Amino acid sequence: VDGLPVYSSGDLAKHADESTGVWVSYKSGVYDITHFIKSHPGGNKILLGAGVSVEPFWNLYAIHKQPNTLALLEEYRIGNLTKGEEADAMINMSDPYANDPQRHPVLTIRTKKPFNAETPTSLLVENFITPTEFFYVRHHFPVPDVDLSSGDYSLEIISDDEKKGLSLNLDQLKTAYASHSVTASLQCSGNRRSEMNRTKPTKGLEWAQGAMGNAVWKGVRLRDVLLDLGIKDSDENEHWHVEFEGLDIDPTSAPYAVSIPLSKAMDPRGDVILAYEMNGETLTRDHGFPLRVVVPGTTGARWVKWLTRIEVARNESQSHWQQNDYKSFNPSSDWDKVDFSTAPAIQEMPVTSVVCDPQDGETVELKDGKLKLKGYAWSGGGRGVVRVDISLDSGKTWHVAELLDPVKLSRQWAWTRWQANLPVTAKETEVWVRAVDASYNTQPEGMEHIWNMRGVLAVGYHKIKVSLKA
Ligand code: MTE
Ligand code: MO
Repeated sequence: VDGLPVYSSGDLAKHADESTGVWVSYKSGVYDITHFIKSHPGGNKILLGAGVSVEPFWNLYAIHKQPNTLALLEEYRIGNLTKGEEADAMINMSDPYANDPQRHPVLTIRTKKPFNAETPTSLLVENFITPTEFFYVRHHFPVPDVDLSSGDYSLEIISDDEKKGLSLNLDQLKTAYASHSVTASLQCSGNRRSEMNRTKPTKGLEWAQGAMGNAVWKGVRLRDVLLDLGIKDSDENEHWHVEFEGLDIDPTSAPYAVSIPLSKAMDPRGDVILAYEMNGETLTRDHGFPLRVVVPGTTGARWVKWLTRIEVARNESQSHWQQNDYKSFNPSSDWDKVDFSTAPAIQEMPVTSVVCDPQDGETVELKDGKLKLKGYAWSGGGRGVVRVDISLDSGKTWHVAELLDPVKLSRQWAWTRWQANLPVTAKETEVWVRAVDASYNTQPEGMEHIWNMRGVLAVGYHKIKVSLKA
């Protein structure tokens, strides 16, 4: 045993599924149990311990603590755990996050429990469609684990006016309605909050510019489902709402819930779908398996994951997330005197743009005397980005960037990436970027003018500093 290789708990964590091999630890031993999984008497429950210590599970399932179980495990030993890490590798069985999925290590983690992580922008700008494993993740609670084969999952759809309801499992939903795909960008209301925090601290996750991504979503149109429920295209219900409820619950057992205007849901050109696929594959748990709402042009908070209930109602959702979060205020407001009921919930998002490459503070090499810049731009409400402007002299003169992805003026849900090659000579340059959308809306120059204590809608010019390599 002493001559075997030494592994860290980090090495262990990298072997948590069958594609990488499944490793576990027990006391100071590291074991590769990939080939044992099939013969485990407790079935695939053994995977709960994948990449971590099995000790807490063995404490729970005392049957394991027998000499022959230990002897069996020793047959799979491949090494020893780094001294002192035995405790680290332990996970607490009472930890509600213990069953969260594995994530790609390239994500920049903002909080672990709940898991919140963003895509490094240098990677984000590489693809028009953000690969699912690099897509930012924003959770408020542990990730629900839906087992479709158990038959427990269903979607309830009700209208408090029609006194009528539908209940569908995923197969029924897929067969009852035609499928529809949309390419749409998803952005958190708090994207770029860290830039706003430079003015004055706000309350929220310290997002840089990667709480945004672009994906192809496939599902059924919410409009079709609501028509089936008896909801009509009419002026009468024009200002009604559709509430969505997820399977994730807060400590008081209230589910994550929010609403959108019924007019958006019923708009045949609104492209609101109940999605079961992302980028051509079944939704992952982190992104809402088995079903999530996709509300193109609208802030991420409304794209409810692990969707289990839809209600059409005269009033907005009364949830915390609809009423007391995801709103913006006058820059002089503060937590002591703010009245959340005075501001509407954020729905469509304003125009924004970001320099992804180079990064703020980077030292760069010029190509033929030119600075190469790349980034993304997007606007909410289906308004396409019509222009991206760059200034290298604090707004005295402006250059027009080249748009890399096709843009329509309306019903444009996806971002466009842009690039520019600009001559520079100064050793230190501040780069400013701003976008203009199809309504000729543009961004405010300074974050200080749109500062709000929640740190949402941080859409000021993106300003970065770069130095030239000597
Ligand atoms: N849906 C549920 N059920 N629970 C949540 O915590 N977070 C919302 C939204 N939908 C959330 C949710 C927020 S604030 C955002 S920004 C997006 O999901 C993030 O989606 P993603 O994790 O797929 O990127
Ligand atoms: Mo969000």
